[in-house]
Amino acid sequence: MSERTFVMVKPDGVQRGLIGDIVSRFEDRGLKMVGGKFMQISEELAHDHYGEHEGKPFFDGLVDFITSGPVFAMVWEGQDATQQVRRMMGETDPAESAPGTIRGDFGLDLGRNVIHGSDHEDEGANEREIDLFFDEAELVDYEKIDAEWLY
Ligand code: RTP
Ligand code: MG
Repeated sequence: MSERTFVMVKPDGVQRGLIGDIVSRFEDRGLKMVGGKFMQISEELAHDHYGEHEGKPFFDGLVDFITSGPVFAMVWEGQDATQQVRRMMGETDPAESAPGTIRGDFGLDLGRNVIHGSDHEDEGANEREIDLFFDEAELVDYEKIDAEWLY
């Protein structure tokens, strides 16, 4: 089923100049970008976004990190986009992520794992996160051209 999912290059990925590499991977995979913005996450937005982790020992560090510098927030659309993106990301801990995945290739440690993607096992997380980060008017509906030379 075609769907949209929320993806974000975290502050470490931005600082290391990985936005282009990460965008390329999703383009290569055939997903369609329907929204993207370079932004600074506020303390309030960080709490809303990572609300499921409130009270856990790593929560304060996670909020500090995600608000420490700009991020590149995106919405990608495609067949089972949420799960596809998560598979391309690898595991939460880069050390456990297979080479070829984004975290397996670029991640440094559990706290600096370069990318966020909506959890496909958390029903509706993709829509909730898209709503949290994007206004409807910031998302663009368009068809990819279906030409013989595009494969
Ligand atoms: P994310 O939400 O950032 O895409 O990461 P995820 O789904 O793979 O992992 P999640 O369980 O949602 O955790 C969110 C972020 O919190 C940090 N974390 N630290 N110290 C720890 O045990 C621990 N566990 C998680 C990670 O940076 C993770 O990306
Ligand atoms: Mg998560």
